[in-house]
Amino acid sequence: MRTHTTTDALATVRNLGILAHVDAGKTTVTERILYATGSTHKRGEVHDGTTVTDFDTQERDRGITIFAAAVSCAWDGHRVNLIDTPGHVDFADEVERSLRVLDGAVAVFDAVAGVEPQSESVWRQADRHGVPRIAFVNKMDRAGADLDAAVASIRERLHPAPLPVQLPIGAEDGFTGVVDLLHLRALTWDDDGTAAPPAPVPEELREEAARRRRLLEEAVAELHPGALEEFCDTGSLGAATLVAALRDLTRSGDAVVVLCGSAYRNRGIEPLLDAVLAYLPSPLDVPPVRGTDDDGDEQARSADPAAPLAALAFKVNATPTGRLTYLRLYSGTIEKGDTVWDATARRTERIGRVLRVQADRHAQVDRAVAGDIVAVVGLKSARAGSTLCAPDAPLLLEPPGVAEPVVSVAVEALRSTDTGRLASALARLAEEDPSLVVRTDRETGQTVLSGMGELHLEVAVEKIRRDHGLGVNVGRPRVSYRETVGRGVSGFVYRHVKQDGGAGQFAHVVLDVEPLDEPGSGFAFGSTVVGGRVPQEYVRAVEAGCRDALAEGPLGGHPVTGVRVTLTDGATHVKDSSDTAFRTAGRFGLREALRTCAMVLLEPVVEVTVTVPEDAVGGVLGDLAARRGRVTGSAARAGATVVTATVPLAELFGYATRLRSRTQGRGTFTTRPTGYAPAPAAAPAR
Ligand SMILES: Nc1nc2c(ncn2[C@@H]2O[C@H](COP(=O)(O)OP(=O)(O)OP(=O)(O)O)[C@@H](O)[C@H]2O)c(=O)[nH]1
Ligand SMILES: [Mg+2]
Repeated sequence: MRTHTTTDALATVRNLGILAHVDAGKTTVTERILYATGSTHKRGEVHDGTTVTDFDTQERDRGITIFAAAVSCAWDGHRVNLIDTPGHVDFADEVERSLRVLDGAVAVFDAVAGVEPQSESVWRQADRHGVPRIAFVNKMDRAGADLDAAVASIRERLHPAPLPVQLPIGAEDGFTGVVDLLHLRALTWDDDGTAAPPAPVPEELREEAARRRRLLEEAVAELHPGALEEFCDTGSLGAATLVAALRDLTRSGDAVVVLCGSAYRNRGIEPLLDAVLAYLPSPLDVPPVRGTDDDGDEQARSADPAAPLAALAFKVNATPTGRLTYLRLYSGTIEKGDTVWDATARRTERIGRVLRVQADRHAQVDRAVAGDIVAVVGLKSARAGSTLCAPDAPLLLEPPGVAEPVVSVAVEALRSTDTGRLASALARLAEEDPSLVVRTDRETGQTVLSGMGELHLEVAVEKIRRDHGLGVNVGRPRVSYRETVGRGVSGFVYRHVKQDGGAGQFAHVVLDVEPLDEPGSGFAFGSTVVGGRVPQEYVRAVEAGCRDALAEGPLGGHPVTGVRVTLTDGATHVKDSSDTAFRTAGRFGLREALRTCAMVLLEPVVEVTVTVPEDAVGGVLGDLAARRGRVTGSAARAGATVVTATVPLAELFGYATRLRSRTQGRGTFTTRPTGYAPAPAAAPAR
């Protein structure tokens, strides 16, 4: 007989992500959390390559996070499952998959830079997933650190109601701790980062602390009806009311609690953990997950260990101990040896071992329950995005979205005898990272690897070289073009008729094709057929056929996007019409129709933010112009100039090296994809 954990236990679980711009300090924050919770006894450093979560050799060599890492730790009677995510934009898909399984997040900001472009992208990503957040303004020890300025930039660019609950004690190098505005006490850390016992607020900060506490009370009263009542009755708000109201406001997304500290100096981590427990939701506090059963009906499953199993695989990792599949359990329980149904691959799987991934070791556990994040050994078919469920209660959860790759390189084995090994290494890589796509170019026969950016592909190829000891030749990176409709066509008639004895095929469609407002904004399909001249099931088949046709446009075989197709009329034949006939008519009909449209070639465009010392701005602007860049803004910030520009991605290859040499290594830049724009006529067709 199976014992089930009570749901009370779930209230003490937090599934937490650490999100931010590249280099804000996510991995260092994670490292200090593991240290503060006693999960590790040494404090690893990113620059020494000794952190727990940046364990991949390339992460250690490059000093950046590439793969999201999940670790568990315990704090104040709670279990915190923590996912450290990469900040570099090329790995945004890794963040997307993590967000899908998180209940809450800590957004980390650099106290000098405030909100940076990539912080904005991940913030919007988290908005889309409805993940409640608290903010941690890190690097308070740096010269130029300014909590108020960081809060102002959050207000300006991310959220109208950031609510600081701390006041820093000391500044920059002299930052020693914070005043906790809720309990009006001083929390300080000594030079090696050990917490001193809470103490009264230092005399010189009392007035400022009281003023800020008042501001916090007023802001909370304004946003929270329950708090407002108490505020009106008593003229103030007590700590307990503030905590409860801030919890509500965090979960509803109406406010963002802001804390600060210095992860590097190990200051401010314990209050951050307390805030995670106090404000961010447990698996019981988030809405039930939704999926579709075998009949296509929608079903909701709540975080109940006794309900049938529903779990999402969000990460697959080949390790020396075997293939680890990371699962988020939404409902039900898994135990070692269980048989489960992979609703995505449609086959049964057996759960080998169930592991809780801790800092430097994997602890085997007997079972995992709804709300938990664990790794499982023994699954063969599951990929990132697969649903695992109870065999007698099938349910398919919506997989995380996968972004379309924008950059490709041709790869070949140095020795032709290694071609087979390279193919299987590439296949394994694509299995672990769904945003990598491997295909064979039809014209050249080359193996082409596509991904999210130059760095993404560079890391992938390097992984093959290192993990498989393979010599690999890599071609020049190329961007992925798209095609869109410049001028549409209406009333395009296509007849698909085959009636030469035997089973015939008959489908007759009339299509209107027009551009969607936004280039690169996908595909819309509609039908205005009246009087049942084309039955509904055939309309769906036409739509499917149109989608087939969009895979290759008439200009250069690039995917077609930004198009609306309307089926306006058609005809059927009593005997010879079928789904297949209409799908074929949709496919060939749209293909022919597109040939008569004025098609436009599109190229991926990114927003580049370059930070350079003032004396190098001229050279940087000239260089951006030569790269077909359009400068959209420029601002002075902390002794440097920040230039933003939109630049075609194709022009940015090698930019990192160029910028470094132009600015003697003092310039940095980040990019953010902004979609597609028409390419100049001279752009290569493929
Ligand atoms: N001065 C100072 N430096 C810090 C602090 N926290 C992190 N750093 C440094 O900032 C750099 C980046 O830190 P990481 O923890 O790797 O940042 P990250 O956000 O994980 O970076 P990616 O994963 O590459 O996006 C490292 O050199 C850290 O040592 C801090 O509180 N103060
Ligand atoms: Mg990191």
